Amino acid sequence: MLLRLALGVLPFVGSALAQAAAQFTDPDNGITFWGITDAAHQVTYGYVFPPLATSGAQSTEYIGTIVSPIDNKWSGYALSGSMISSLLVAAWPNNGKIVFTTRYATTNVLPDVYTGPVITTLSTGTYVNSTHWKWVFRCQNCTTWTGGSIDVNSQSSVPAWCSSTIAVDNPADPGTSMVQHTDFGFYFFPFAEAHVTASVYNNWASGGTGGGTTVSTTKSSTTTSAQPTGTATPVDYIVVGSGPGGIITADRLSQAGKSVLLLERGGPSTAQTGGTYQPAWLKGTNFTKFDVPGLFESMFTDSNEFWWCKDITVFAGCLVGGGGAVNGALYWLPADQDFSTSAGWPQEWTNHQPYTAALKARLPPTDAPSTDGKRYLEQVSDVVGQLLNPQGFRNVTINNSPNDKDHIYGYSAYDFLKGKRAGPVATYLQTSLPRKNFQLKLNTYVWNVIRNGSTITGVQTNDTGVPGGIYPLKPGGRVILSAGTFGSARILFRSGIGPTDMINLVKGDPVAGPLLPPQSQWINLPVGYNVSDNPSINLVFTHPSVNNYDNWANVMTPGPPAADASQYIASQSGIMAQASPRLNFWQALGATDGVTRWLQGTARPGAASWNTTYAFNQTQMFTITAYLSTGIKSRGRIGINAALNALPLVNPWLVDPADKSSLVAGLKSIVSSMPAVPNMVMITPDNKTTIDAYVNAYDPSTMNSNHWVGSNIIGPAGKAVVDVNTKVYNTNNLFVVDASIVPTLPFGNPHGLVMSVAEQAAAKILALAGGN
Ligand code: 6FA
Repeated sequence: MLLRLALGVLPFVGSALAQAAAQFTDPDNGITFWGITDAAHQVTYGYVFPPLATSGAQSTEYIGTIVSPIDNKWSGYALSGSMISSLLVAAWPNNGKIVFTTRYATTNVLPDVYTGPVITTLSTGTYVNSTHWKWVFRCQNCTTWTGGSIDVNSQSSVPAWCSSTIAVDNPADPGTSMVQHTDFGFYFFPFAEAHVTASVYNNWASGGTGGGTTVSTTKSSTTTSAQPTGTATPVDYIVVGSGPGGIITADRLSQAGKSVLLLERGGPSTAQTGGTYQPAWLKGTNFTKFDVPGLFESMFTDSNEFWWCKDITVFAGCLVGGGGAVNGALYWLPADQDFSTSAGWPQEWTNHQPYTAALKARLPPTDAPSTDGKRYLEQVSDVVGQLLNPQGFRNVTINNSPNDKDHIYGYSAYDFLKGKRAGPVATYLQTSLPRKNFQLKLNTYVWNVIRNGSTITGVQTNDTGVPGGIYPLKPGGRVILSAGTFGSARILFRSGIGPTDMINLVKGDPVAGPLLPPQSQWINLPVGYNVSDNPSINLVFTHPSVNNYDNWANVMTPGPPAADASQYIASQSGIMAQASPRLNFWQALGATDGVTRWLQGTARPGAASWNTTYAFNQTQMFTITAYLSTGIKSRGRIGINAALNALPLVNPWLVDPADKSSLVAGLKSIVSSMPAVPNMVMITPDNKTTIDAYVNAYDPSTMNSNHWVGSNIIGPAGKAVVDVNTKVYNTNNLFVVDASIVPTLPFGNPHGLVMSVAEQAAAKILALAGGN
């Protein structure tokens, strides 16, 4: 929602994120590790942890193993999944012994030797022979390091492995220089599952052998473990992805009596879903980071960012609730224009009102989320109101009249309930879970659908607990992809559906390629084209009345001011009961091509970045983010790379010249009445930079609003990916219901519209003949 820097390509970008850790037993010592054997080099990486503890001598250790063919000159890993600011461990054989090293890098250069970890090689299983070497070791003080750590209670971590065919310079020296790895990759690892009891762990750590049973630290009854369960029962509907689109669709289908399996690649988020991740100031409470609205800004600054999808290069939430678990939760009921034929919707979709009304009934918006009904930190609303009044803006309750979007402003509205993040997770999902015909499985990554020509028979997943990782459909069953604009597109590519250049990338992948249907069954559709995202630009100001709330920098650590923290814990009221936005406004803009564009403004205390020649008072800073929305013509393309990471291929921002001139006109209009607001100063752009120069110099990659839509656009055959019933063209029983089918951005932040889409899609799918 707010303007943020893109994640960029992650520091390790290599092989496909296709493997998932499974349990295996080392025959030489009986240790039950969790890990993988990487498909390319046949190197095994495994780890097992002591019982979960937050303090004490064993809270930061584990037993690890690397088993490598001798041709491999060295192998290593980063449990955090990142090369930068992480503990890196590497090892190689030398004269019949294993030499190991711990390293740390702050940039992509040869990592320095890092002291702190205490590594003891265990003789039980460690060897070097003519074909292989194996290292078994105890690693103490190894789960935290300077500026970072791993969450050993995580269900969805993504460690990295790396290896090299080039030997280190001096194999006898642990501090030797070495050339960068020649290959690397990632895999899913449920750290929470890989713990054993204290007696078993201590036996192994002190060189003992013998079997042990893994104890899961999982608290949620809805989470899945990788223990084999035998069979996967066929269902009427498999819904892939528990974002706003997937949860609502799955709830309506299960309400209608269909058997529904909702598969989510990530783990828990809010406390209600079994989530436990929280800052120290919330210890002892039942509130996680994902529950507390005021922690929204910390999603972008927390070093433990397990909630982002690590294989998508822009921000996307990979946990229960999807983007809805991590977003700013600005919530706008859609306008009629948002579902109009001029916005690209089929005529059959224009009557959205009953579905939007159903959404509103289940999930009412609020612009006063604090439980005491009071508004906090509202100085920004007052100042921006003063700025907009002289321009003829009216002050309204925005969701009371969704069609009214010209020259209006009002308090920011959210889908928070009872002072906590709510959305579909706290509403629709809660009615689904008790149903016997509904099942939610977490940490289950869907790779592709299984096709017999145009008929889908099930989905292929990373779940080692069911035969072949396959979840089957009943005859007449249907699969619904709700994995988001990037996630659903990637599943289609991996299922042989989409442009040939994308499917060929899948074909080249050693794991995904063999799972593709034969080329004669590939379905050529414009998956990935037609995407849009609001181009957005920040203006930064100061005003003496504004409190920037320390730029939200302290809300996780050390925590908000003590009075705000205790008020929230006691009654879910106060500043922490709201995300950072305080005021929103809309304005219609004429354009050089005669097509009206709309501009949305979001104002909040604080600023993520500023660039100014002024001396200014940081404590008074606030930001207006200006987004161009309805009417924009620019489109881009998303897809995958050879590593099967999903990413923008052609950026969608300000491609169209009239989009750019409209946004510039809108920015000028916003600041035109600044003289009417005493002591208001614009610091970015500063007094030496014009708006035109500012926009011209704006880094396009920072225009991302995280509002991606359109990669599986709805519309007519030949031009679109899904038909009027959201069914993928040329398939019998594959559907997409998420942001990716939306043809045009709505007036405001999109997840309200996406939820109305899901209400309507579920009704259309249920009414469609030919299914269960
Ligand atoms: N929209 C708003 O309306 N208001 C906001 O304030 C707002 N802010 C943000 C924001 O601050 C950020 C950082 C982001 C990333 C988005 C924001 N948005 C906002 C946009 C809004 O969240 C999205 O439009 C909305 O979440 C889209 O809903 P969808 O249902 O289309 O898709 P999601 O990405 O939310 O969910 C997909 C789910 O599928 C995830 O849970 C993911 O883990 C899962 N998944 C993906 N691939 C999978 C696979 N292969 N197998 C199983 N599960 C998979």
